[in-house]
Amino acid sequence: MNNSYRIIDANINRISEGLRVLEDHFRFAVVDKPLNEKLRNYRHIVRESLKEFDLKLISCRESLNDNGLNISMASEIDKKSSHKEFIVANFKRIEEAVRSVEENLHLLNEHSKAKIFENIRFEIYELEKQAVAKMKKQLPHGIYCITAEEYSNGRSNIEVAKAMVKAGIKIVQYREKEEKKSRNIILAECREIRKITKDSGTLFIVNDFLDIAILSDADGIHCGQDDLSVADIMKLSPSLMIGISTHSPDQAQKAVSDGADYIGVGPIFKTGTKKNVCEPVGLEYLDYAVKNICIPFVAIGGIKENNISQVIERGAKTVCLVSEITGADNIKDKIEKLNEKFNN
Ligand code: TZP
Ligand code: MG
Repeated sequence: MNNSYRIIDANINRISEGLRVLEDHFRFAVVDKPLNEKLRNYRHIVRESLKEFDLKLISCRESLNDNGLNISMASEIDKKSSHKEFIVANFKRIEEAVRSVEENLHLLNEHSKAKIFENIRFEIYELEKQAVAKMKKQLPHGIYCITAEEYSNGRSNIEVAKAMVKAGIKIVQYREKEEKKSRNIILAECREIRKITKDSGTLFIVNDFLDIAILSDADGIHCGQDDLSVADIMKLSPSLMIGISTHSPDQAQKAVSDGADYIGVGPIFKTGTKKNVCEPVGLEYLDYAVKNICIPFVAIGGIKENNISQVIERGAKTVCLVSEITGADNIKDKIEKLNEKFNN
């Protein structure tokens, strides 16, 4: 008996099963028809491509004598704690199994069949990238709102968040400093805003506090240069979207290479809202970000209805205004006027 057939048989099963797991995930759990169809299509190609060897492969099968089963029963390596881990693990299993089939086909002098599997492997790498990107929410274009009770004309963070959502805003960040409110109040407010934003599909991001982002089931966390690192956030919560404030090209490049999902670019103009912030970085840093930053970014700092056009014209697709919105007499009217600036 040629052992390569036995290896190929085991790996064809691994590939098909892994593809089926992912196929079901993108069919029933996270509905994504195109991705589901691509996975299904590969499963058929894999099964069909070695059909002529079917009998040989089955005759070499010895599943019950496979020592791998005993090793697997004693191992905890299969445990998956998040959807992302589950998806990545299944893609890795498929890629490794395809490689194994490919190498063993070469050993059997089946070079053209091996080439089919090499192609499949590269296409699976790309599919993995697409699937993982879909796990995290993307930063939408348009207005990005942040709460600031101090500048809200006597309104509470909850009232302001409700008005923002009512105006159709796509991103709300909760920002409150510990010196101003106790942590249990901050958590209660975040849970309330999570409820409000969930129903409308608004992205909800928590500033600074990773524990509160996790406990309130936020979509993301936003941190500054002196806060938790991207790597540490990922250790505790791989599925949270991560935003990092940056004030210079070096900081921006570092945030990108650390794996941030988006960056803040600013303060563009002078702001009194954020304490201890650096001097305005000006429109030049925005120009740098537009030309050189390959992940989404949000322009922030001192942006008002009367200067937002300068920022949009230079290429910012997402723009954050804090006091201009929280302090507006009518938040809905203000947001409508700001939205119009994107369309002009
Ligand atoms: N990060 C950089 S500037 C800033 C933050 C949170 C505050 C921006 O507030 P405003 O009122 O829009 O100037
Ligand atoms: Mg901070």
